[in-house]
Amino acid sequence: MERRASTTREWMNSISSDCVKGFFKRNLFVLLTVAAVALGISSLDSRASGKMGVRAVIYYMVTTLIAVFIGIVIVMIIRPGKGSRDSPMGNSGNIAPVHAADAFLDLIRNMFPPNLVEACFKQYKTVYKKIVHTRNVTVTLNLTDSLNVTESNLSVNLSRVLHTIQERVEETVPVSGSSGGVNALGLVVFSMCFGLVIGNMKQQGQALRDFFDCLNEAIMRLVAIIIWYAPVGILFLIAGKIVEMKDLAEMGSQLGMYTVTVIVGLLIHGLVVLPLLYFLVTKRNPYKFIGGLLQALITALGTSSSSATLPITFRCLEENNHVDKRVTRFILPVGATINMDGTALYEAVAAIFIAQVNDMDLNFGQILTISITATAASIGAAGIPQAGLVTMVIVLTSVGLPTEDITLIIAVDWFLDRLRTTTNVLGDSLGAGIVEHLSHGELQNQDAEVLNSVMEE
Ligand code: DAS
Repeated sequence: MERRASTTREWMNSISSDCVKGFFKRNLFVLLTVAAVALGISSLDSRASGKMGVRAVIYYMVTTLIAVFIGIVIVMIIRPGKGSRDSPMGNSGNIAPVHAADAFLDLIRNMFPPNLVEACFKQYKTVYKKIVHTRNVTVTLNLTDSLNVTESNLSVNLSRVLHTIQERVEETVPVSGSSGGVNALGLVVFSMCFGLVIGNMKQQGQALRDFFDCLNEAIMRLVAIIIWYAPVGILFLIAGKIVEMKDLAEMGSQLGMYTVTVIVGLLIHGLVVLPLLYFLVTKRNPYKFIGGLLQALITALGTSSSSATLPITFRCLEENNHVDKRVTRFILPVGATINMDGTALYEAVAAIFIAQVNDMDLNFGQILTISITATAASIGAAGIPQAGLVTMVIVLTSVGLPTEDITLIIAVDWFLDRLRTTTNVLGDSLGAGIVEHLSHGELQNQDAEVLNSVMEE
């Protein structure tokens, strides 16, 4: 029975991941990003797009730092990692930690790769390959030694953790998670430059604007078709994971408390702070706005990928919440790439949790370092499954925590990733609503200019 169940689970996961994540992410994300951003930027005058960009970046920075602050306060209050482990993992064995500088340099090294389109489709091996494969025996021995011998009160089933790690390293996720995000960032920046050039070509650029308008429309119609079968894929994705939920119950109390800590933080940020910010700026009902996003939020929950959800986020904002297309086309692809409140909160909580498990008291400077690196790591994380788990290397090494301790939380990451991805998509969408409200004047002027030019013709 067990064997048949796992075969069914694999079958369900393969259907859902191919037809939902694979199709959306690999096929639509690049096309949609170039078409939407180039069209969005070219349909605004550079002054308007500049102001909109500044408002968006300020919103992203403010909400991400608030998310990190919430995460730190919650994990310091609940203290899920308390109850020490005998020998901190990081001090045993001859494992050299992945240095923060290396991880940051990886972020820069992968910035704007020579071939953007290839980079966005190319699959890299995960950074776990480096940690696990080059030190596979050591890590295994180390994990066996430190977890089996000391039987940490996480009481995590070691074989499953190692099996999960093994599964994870087989999955293709860009190196340290950042290069995927950075490739997408490179694509967005390229598309913005392209859009500015077309915008400044005035009449000459009309043919290209029409082309991108048509491409964008075609993609959105394709999305409308895909949306019909997406629930099937998402149902299988979540069903395939729910079968594993029983494992969660076996997790130690510490891991359970850690999971609760992250969930509490994400709920406060996603259902209180962000809606309050939206209400304060727009004076509109935020929960009505969130109601229009339901399809996108469910897709984010099912796919655990902001990029894969992007086409549906566009559709929900434009058709249900009537956000101006010139705003969504510019803001959403940028937000899906660099604005990840849920990820930033998660990485801050995870780092402090790992410090608590290692009985390491963090001083103010270290907590400030965690805040900054968690924000930077969330900007560099790709909008793909579990990218936040991988960019966490930067945060852990910045305060000298053992990167191998990521394995302590990997068993629940598949579940928490869905929740933080949903928070990321929510933050991007409310951001588009706020930027549209603040840019109302520029958009109206733009409309008046277009009307005047039509009247003159
Ligand atoms: N899954 C990522 C996303 O798509 C978030 C993360 O891994 O933290 O937003």
